[in-house]
Amino acid sequence: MLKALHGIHGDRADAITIAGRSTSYEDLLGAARAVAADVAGAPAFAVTATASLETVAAVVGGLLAGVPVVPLPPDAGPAERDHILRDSGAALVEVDFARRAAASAVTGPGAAGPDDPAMILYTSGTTGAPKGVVHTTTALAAGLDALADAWQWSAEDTLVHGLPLFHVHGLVLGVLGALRTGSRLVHTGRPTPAAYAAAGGSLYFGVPTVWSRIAAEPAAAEALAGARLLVSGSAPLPTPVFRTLSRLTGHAPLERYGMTETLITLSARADAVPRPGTVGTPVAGVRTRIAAEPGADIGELQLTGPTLFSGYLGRPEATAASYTEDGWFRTGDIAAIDADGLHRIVGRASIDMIKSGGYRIGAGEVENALLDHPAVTEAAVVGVPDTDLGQRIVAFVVAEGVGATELTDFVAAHLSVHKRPREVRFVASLPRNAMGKPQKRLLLSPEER
Ligand code: MCA
Ligand code: AMP
Repeated sequence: MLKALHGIHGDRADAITIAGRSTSYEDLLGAARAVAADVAGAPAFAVTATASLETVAAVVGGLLAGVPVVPLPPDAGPAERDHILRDSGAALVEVDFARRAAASAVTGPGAAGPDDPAMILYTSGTTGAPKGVVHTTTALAAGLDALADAWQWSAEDTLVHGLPLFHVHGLVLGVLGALRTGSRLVHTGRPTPAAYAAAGGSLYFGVPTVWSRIAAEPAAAEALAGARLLVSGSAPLPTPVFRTLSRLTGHAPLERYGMTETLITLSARADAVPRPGTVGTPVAGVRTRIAAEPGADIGELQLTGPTLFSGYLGRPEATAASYTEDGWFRTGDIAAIDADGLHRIVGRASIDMIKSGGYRIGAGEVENALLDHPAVTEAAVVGVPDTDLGQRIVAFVVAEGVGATELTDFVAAHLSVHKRPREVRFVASLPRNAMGKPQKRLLLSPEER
């Protein structure tokens, strides 16, 4: 899995830099071996996934020990954190990067086998609490090798990003990808335009919110002219941002599409001219199809391939429900494929799956958090179009004697900060259908639908 550790940057003291602290591969391995020795034999272990060398050592340590790591969002409030720890059965491990163990501390047989779970990532469904998505080293390696092929990603690259280290984008692509390809890694701590501009990389990753903020700061965008590839993903990249970035940087951003459950399955290729509004073609090993009604050319995107997850932890019914009867994974995204095979993501099947700042947020989880507040009797949460975040979370609530800020802070404190509503609208009642289900679209103005 970690091919890079023997790669061309083997001697560098700054092979990996995270939020201003650098390490060599050797020191990283020493710290990871100490973690591996601590967790050996456990069913899983959790780490508070701050943007830090400690998080990287934990992930590598888990791989060395053959014990899956559960990255916890560092700002997760008690409700989210307790759920993840209870659901995964993982004990929280503190990593001390200064503590090192020698090679002999981890024996060969303990190392992760190809079909062992390597990582459990928690992600929201439309209802209820987040589910643990289990990935094997085989799936992670297949996904990363397919991206290295599509993006001509090699040890010659310096990868720069500042994304959170508890999702596929920042952690799998943004950390394991660097370790597998052998590229240097500079994590900027936060994904600000100034930090991206100062990093001097060849390969940059960002969610559309990051790219749109960079496009709005011409000096920062122009500083990326020397890069080789700018990659956008996790949510749709607006065409105006694509065009502004192309003009200011001289690089048309390359867009790719994925999910926590599937890793990255569609991508524009480094050797083709990117077309705005499209997410390219299936990466190596992946096959796609569109489940369209007769006569229609858009429908649910379904796929199969080696990058798929092994299942939702402890939830066989939910895993089974995410596949069609003939074994294709149901993405829940609505897509179309043009004559050249380029895929376009048109929207999502469910109004209850929100993408805000590239984070996936289930409406049901936020509604449940709001309903835990004693003053709230009804809640309906939706994502409305937002030029900065793609969608922003708006909560419609029926409540007495409570203000918007108190409710926002309540959600931010119980779940993760990014799951907080950015706006609360108080209503007398929620429109419901005959079955009693809230009719969320009726709450929105025509331009918000
Ligand atoms: C604000 N803050 C609060 C509150 N309000 N704290 C507590 N209570 C409150 N009520 C604080 C926060 O702690 C934070 O502080 C600051 O305000 C800003 O918070 P945030 O909302 O996070 O800022 P933002 O500007 O809205 O963030 C935009 C962002 C972020 C940086 C683009 O959304 C982001 O990092 N997105 C990336 C998501 C991602 O990686 N998704 C990948 C999943 P402070 O600044 O001090 O911390 S998708 C995936 O993995 C698939 C496979 C794929 O396709 O890639
Ligand atoms: P997550 O599991 O957090 O990665 O969220 C996966 C979802 O992000 C997908 O189901 C899509 O709805 C969305 N997504 C990821 N990449 C793109 C993209 N390039 N364009 C549009 N939507 C995307």
